[in-house]
Amino acid sequence: MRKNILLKIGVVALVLFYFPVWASSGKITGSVKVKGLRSPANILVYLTKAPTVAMDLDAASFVMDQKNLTFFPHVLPIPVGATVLFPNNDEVDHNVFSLSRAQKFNLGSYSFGESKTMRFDTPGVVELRCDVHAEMLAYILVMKNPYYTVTNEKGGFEIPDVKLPDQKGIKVVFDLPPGKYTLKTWHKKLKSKKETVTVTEQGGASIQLKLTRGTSGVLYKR
Ligand SMILES: [Cu+2]
Repeated sequence: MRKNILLKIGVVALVLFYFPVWASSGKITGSVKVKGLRSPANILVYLTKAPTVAMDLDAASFVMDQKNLTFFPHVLPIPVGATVLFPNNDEVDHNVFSLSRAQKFNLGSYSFGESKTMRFDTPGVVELRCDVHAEMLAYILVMKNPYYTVTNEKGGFEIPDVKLPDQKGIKVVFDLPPGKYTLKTWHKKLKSKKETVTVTEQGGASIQLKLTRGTSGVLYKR
């Protein structure tokens, strides 16, 4: 009997010992409502300042696909210093370029099955266009820290985002330490919003945002 209780205590202690990170993990979850826009998806939500995290950017793969005469995804946030692959999966030529201040470039014209790469070293908004198809438009958002995400179809989001390049399996480094953070949004057609979020010792924080149409600001003040 006594042995049994000791065993139980042992198991409980073991569980507590092995999962201390889960208990204190800091996540910011929330949802965004929009006025004057069909969908609350594809809105960037990010922390302006956050702890730096060592990431294996070489192991990470960021892809801006070109298929059915559109870029996919429409909004692609990446950590600064990351390289993006631009495959052409259409049977017509595409010519990706950008005139944005954060990164001006022109990949030239290339055909089906071919791919080009580009490294992004300056934080900010990079608007992508195609010289052949005027309707093609997408955004690469070059971020200073890995605490960013993009809203889903319902406007929901979670920071840190598990889809981030932490494929080495060390997810704990992404959890937010307790503290006050400035959370911001960015979408080309919506007024950017800024909110202070407090992550407590007990864990995460939750936030609801309402966005209206307007001109977006810059990602970071210079
Ligand atoms: Cu094109």
